[in-house]
Amino acid sequence: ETNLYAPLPPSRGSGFSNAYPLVGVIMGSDSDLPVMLPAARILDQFEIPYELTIVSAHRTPDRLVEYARSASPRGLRVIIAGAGGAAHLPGMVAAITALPVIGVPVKGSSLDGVDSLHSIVQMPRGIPVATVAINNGTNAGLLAVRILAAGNPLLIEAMDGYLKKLEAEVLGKVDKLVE
Ligand code: RP5
Repeated sequence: ETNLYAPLPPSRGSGFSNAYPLVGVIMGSDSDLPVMLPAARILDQFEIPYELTIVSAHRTPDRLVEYARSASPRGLRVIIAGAGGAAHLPGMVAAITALPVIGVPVKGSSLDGVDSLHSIVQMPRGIPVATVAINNGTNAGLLAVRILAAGNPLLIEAMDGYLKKLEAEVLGKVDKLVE
């Protein structure tokens, strides 16, 4: 039997799939991968197990339903879904699973990603998708960490450390400017 959730591409040591993933990182096409990889890298950084694969709302609708239905029973806690164009993927996943869904609008070639942004952010009443900025896989990863951190003091500490690092980076630049 083929494993629908086989990682893509194969593991390079630190990432792409773990035995017990907490976060599902999915995208409509392999062309979305460059935008979604930063989300995976954030999860690597916080040592959060995740899986990464392609689920297309339009081209693989049955796979979408099966993925979303099985997500919670399989132990996922958060889903990050990226898509471009008429980006139904995050909204459809959120319609099927009760897990929190983070949508990443992917910038396509014609409308600069505004089409994806509107498709994802303008979810009708009842089915929320937490939408990050266009092409901002990093923020999707960070939001997933924050959702998991709500019940995990160690992750809160790790996120505080991340914020302190950002602050130090900016303050370092301020010091350089006034030197
Ligand atoms: C969407 O269509 C995908 O999420 C992707 O952003 C876009 C283009 O897909 P490809 O034609 O590159 O496969 O479904």
